[in-house]
Amino acid sequence: MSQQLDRSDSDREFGPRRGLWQRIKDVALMDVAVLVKGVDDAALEQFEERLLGADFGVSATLYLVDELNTESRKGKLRSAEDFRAFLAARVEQLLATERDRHLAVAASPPTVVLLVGVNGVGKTTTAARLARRLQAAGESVLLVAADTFRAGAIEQVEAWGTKLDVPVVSGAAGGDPAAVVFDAIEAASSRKLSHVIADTAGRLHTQGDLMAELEKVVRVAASRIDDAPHEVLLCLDATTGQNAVAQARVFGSRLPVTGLVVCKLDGTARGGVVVAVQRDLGVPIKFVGLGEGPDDLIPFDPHRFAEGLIS
Ligand SMILES: Nc1nc2c(ncn2[C@@H]2O[C@H](COP(=O)(O)OP(=O)(O)O)[C@@H](O)[C@H]2O)c(=O)[nH]1
Ligand SMILES: [Mg+2]
Repeated sequence: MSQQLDRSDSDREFGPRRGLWQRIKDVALMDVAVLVKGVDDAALEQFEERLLGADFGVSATLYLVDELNTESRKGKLRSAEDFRAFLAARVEQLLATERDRHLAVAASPPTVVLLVGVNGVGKTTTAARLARRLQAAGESVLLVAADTFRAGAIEQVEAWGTKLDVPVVSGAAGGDPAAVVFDAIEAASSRKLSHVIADTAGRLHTQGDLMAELEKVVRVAASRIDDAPHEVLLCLDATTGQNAVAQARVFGSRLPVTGLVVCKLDGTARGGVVVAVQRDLGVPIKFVGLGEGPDDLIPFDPHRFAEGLIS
């Protein structure tokens, strides 16, 4: 299944669409004449500033600056080509993970996937786009409108269901989202569907009571199927930069987050946030959003991402 999906995605480019990687490209286009002479403090500082400006975050930036210093002292960076190859390799290495980037599959169906995150990051759109991907791969999907909090959220999921021809389970506005998810798992089990994709209400990571509500959704799913939810996907908005890292920390401390979805990468020239957030949370990026359309969610490929920096 995933191979089939990956093949259809191979035409999608990470960059340079609408200036996608401009800030990172600034990093890759540094004045290498300075570097090859032997890196001096000014060059290291410039490299550091550009990495921070592209949202790589402090930790990854310090690592890359240190590596640049070491490699250059060893005389390994003799040309612009050397420098770009160094950068791509190190960025790919920063994104390496032991964990599987594919969507988890339940030992016995249905596979239960929860989308969580703050308001407006792209949860509902991602739920719909995941449903579409799975459907295209021959899976049978049930969408769940478990955002009972925001006016219009249920209708938004139902509209996607109609558009994609995917069944939707929704609760009453203001109802308990855990009950809606429980009912959806029941329905999917009895209808022998393969996937339950649940959209949840956006919440600020500072809203403790709403975080507790999500913890309950997780507990209730586990009470119905031992290893559910099989995925808790945290959606982040790439345009919010280091704020996304802060959100990831709090959600990660309250919920068993299994994967990250970084949406709106098409809307920022500072894609380094992808590196910052995965490094900080230690949870793999599974998908990235590159537009608002139903097909604009693609599996994250670190190699293509790193190559996109220097192409
Ligand atoms: N450009 C762009 N827009 C996106 C992407 N993902 C979501 N959006 C838009 O962001 C807005 C909020 O998305 P929504 O799914 O409703 O966010 P939610 O509040 O987290 O459920 C909508 O206008 C989406 O079309 C993306 O990858 N790129
Ligand atoms: Mg929503």
